[in-house]
Amino acid sequence: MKSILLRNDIIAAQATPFGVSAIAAVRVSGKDCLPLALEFFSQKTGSASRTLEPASLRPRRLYHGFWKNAEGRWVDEVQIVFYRAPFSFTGEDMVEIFTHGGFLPVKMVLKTLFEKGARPAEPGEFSFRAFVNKKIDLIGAQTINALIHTASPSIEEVLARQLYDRQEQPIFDIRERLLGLSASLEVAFDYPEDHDAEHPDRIAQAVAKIAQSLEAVIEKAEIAERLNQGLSVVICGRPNVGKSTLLNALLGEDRAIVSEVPGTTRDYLSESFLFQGLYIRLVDTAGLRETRDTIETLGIRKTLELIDRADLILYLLDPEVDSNEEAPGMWESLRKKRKIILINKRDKYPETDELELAKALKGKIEALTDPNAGPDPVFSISALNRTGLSPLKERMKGILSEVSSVEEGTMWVPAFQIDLLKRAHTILWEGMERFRETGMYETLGQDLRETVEILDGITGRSFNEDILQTIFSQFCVGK
Ligand SMILES: Nc1nc2c(ncn2[C@@H]2O[C@H](COP(=O)(O)OP(=O)(O)OP(=O)(O)O)[C@@H](O)[C@H]2O)c(=O)[nH]1
Ligand SMILES: [Mg+2]
Repeated sequence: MKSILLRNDIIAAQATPFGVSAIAAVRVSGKDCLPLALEFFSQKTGSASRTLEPASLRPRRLYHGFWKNAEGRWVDEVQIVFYRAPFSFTGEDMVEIFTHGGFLPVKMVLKTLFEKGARPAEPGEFSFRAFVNKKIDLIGAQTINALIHTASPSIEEVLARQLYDRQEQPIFDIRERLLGLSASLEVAFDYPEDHDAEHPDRIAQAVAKIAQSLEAVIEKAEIAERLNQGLSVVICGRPNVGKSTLLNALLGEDRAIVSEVPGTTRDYLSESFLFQGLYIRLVDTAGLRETRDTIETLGIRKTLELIDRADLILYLLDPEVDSNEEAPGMWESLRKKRKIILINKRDKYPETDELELAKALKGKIEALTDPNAGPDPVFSISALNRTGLSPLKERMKGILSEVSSVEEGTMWVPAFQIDLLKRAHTILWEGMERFRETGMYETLGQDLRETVEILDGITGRSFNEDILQTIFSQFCVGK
């Protein structure tokens, strides 16, 4: 099979979603896509219409007319635009056809194109060609894809900025600094007597500084990816305290099964949605308790993992059941987490005041509190009657907004590339330490080169065809 890097046949796909809409767009790309499209297009001129010669069409200009299929039947009233290579998204000749939305007009237009030699584009193939033709780098392509998919307003801004000033990204700067340092290492290696110029200490310090910059990039990228996936808010507590009821109350719909039987929720359940302007993933978990039931144990193990990764914990207490022990091994992880403690089933104690309720649960609340940090906020609510939720929501919003503040210079990359950045950081840091011990310029030089290679893999300056295919195949068709 021909390498996908060398394919330049004509591809076509719908670029807008399927379904009823005012307008739909079809993208066609590849050499000779213009003559192909013009076989079916007639320009409307007053009351008449006429076919166009490819040479007579001006690029980037909208032409209004009609589309006919191969049998000469009218399909739709359309507008077309031609982009001449290399001034198009893919860098190839491209035609965009705007039909009416809905199911049939687009389908018929595509059908005529496919019958006459175009082939359906694979997912991400337009972006892939843009990448191969150097119209866009790998970060740019992935940024566009993330922008299409994200539901998080805070990350949308980061992505839009990243598209605008891609080359300003810190990763490019770090690469330059690594190359500069490699060059001075070579000088030091070739002229060892000239130690003044590049003293080993200075070199080690320079490497450490670059490693620190990389670390800052990683930290910010991790926050960005967390925002992109949705901040994780995990509801946990003992069985039957009302976790699933609270999930339903916060969602405003009956999503989770609620019952009076402890241990109802065994696997976790999550919903992503916009909560007070922030994109969150709200997770309902299996109740925490000691159990011999295998499935429940697995559920609890998952809960512990979710707690570890959570941005915020909503820890539910029920004054009636909260004297017992939770599942082993959870206190440590719970104490360290950012959390709000909720005393649920407030409606059952209309006569008892807040302070007394909290006092009754004092031991438990203290056990949940990190002695080195301030006390966690405590609210009493009735998840069932949905009372007391407004102050809770306000507090949640406050905490989550703090977590989601995006710093200047944040770069978003997908999770697997964050892992690559971490690997690069380790190589750099360990290389620096080894150099301090051994003073071997050559080995350090290799470490720097390896780091640069990893960064180049991320920006797409160097690439592996299989990895590229994996990345682009996750894009949507028509992108
Ligand atoms: N009176 C009162 N009952 C509640 C409240 N919240 C939940 N319940 C009841 O408590 C019982 C357990 O509720 P769930 O939401 O299933 O509890 P859970 O924590 O998800 O339980 P597991 O999934 O078994 O861990 C149900 O009978 C609910 O109706 C509340 O605010 N007030
Ligand atoms: Mg439940």
